[in-house]
Amino acid sequence: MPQESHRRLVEELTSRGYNAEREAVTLLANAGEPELAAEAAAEAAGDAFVVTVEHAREALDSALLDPAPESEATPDEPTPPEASEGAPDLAEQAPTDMNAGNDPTPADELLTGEDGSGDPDVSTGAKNSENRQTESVSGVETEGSAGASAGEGGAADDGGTTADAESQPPTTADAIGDRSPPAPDIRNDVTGRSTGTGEYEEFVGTFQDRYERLSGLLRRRVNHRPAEAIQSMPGGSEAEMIGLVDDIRSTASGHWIVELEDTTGTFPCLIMKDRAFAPLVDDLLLDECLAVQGTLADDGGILFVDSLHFPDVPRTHKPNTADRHVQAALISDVHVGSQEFAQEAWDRFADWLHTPEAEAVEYLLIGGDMVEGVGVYPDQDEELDVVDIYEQYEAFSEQLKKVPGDMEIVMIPGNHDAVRLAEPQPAFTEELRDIMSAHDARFTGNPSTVTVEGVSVLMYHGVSLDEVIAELPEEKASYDHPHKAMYQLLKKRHVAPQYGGHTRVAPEEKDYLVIDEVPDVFHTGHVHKLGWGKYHNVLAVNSGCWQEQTAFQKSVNIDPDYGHAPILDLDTLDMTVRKFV
Ligand code: D5M
Ligand code: FE
Ligand code: ZN
Repeated sequence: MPQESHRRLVEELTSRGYNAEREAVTLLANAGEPELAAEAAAEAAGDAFVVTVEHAREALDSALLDPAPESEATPDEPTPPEASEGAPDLAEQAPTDMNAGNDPTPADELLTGEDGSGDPDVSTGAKNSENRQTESVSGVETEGSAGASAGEGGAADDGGTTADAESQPPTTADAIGDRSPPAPDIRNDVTGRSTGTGEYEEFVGTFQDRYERLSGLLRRRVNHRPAEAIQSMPGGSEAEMIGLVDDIRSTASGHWIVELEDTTGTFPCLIMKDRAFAPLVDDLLLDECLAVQGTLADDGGILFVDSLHFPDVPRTHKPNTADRHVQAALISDVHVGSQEFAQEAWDRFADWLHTPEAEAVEYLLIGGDMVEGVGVYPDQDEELDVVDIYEQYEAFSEQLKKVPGDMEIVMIPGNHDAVRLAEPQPAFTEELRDIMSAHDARFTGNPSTVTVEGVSVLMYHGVSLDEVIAELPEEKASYDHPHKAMYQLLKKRHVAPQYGGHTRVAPEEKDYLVIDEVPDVFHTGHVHKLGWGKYHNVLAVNSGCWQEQTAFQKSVNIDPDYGHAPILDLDTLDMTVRKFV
């Protein structure tokens, strides 16, 4: 079977330490015995890490190989993908943008997709046929249960039509591809620019920068006065202020006092419990930036709030799209080195990337936690498969080699990786990069803005999501709907607003955690749950993991979504989730 020959060939190459361009695999897989083909290719490739098409041709010309007989099924031939071993048989597609334009739906209702996770038996999703250009439908597809569930305001499931299981397989021309993606552009990367020495006083600078930049986003909406000026205004005056939330407390009668701080001082703001916006107090996190408008009390000592504003993403945000059909796989939390690393699912994913169906997948963005790490959590060592951190990266590198060599890979670190834990985290050190050098991957800090084919992707590992989920009401943020927690970060225009909690923050002159530019896509991981949806036209994707349930997760009832790969169409920003379990 063609896919089988592909898979075996990749295995043979990997075991010899080689990665290969997709077209090279196709050529070699057609050349007969995988072991011989790999041997010949290895000989041709020599010291190179990646077997190129030229190497493959050279190998084909060598005495070791006979060309494949004409009659043999090859991956170039139209073969129904469901017949192929190792190929995923399920695919889900997110309902796509239901809220384009200036939809007045409240922010938190702008849910466009649920993951459909937690039930691997269910489903496969729907294809949005009108948006997909080079569709090579795999497997059996049914209307997804993954769609926005009923009752999730305004988010009608227009996820598209049910794809026909008998759809046309790819043509020969489609089957051979040569990925040559342009290099991504990377911004807001702390790597090599860290100014902090860890002194507490340095946080003053970080918070000043946060205030400057976030208040800049709010200044157009309010005519604010410094706290110091408001303190000396006469009672009854109208006043507007922008500040970071310093304290939130309730009064004896159930109203709220939100203390705001700017560079000149603090001022208490009263939010009456019967105001329409009072429920927003539940969404507030300490240290986030807000603007308020209101009237000073008669004695001038407190501001009665009439309106509250978040820096937020403008509803008019028009995301950029690629001008050709090209896709990116968004994954995270591989956790190699853990006994629970989902090896089989990973192998199926890597194999699939070599198939014609994955031809357009030119980018692989990995959102942190490449390895399980050592000593990250108590008792973690009992579940380690590889106990040495460097060996874990070597093992990860072996997994990465299975990914086509002509894909562009970008990686940020996570809390399990061997870089400083405090955010912003710099990219992997030279030593670790060397270990992972088989693929010419790009390494950048956590967070970073990575622009691929014109589409900006804010990559952030996601440690603050735990906090957002813990602090906010269930309907605003939960492990089952991690993308909703991401919406909150977009609204606050900061990836980790709350200082002093679970998320460690490093003092830097610049607050790298501010979301300065509105991204087109926001990609996180960490919570090991799959979820995606659009918030003011920004696609938020939390990408699940490649680690099965750990003992800790079992003890707290976390059911991870492992072995799924969200595949993003960069030309339409539609998503398809492929399952490899
Ligand atoms: O964490 C994956 C998810 O599980 C994330 O939501 C934190 C949570 N987690 C996992 N292990 C622990 C322990 N031991 N204590 C507290 N929270 C935990 P990740 O760090 O990506 O593995
Ligand atoms: Fe993780
Ligand atoms: Zn993590």
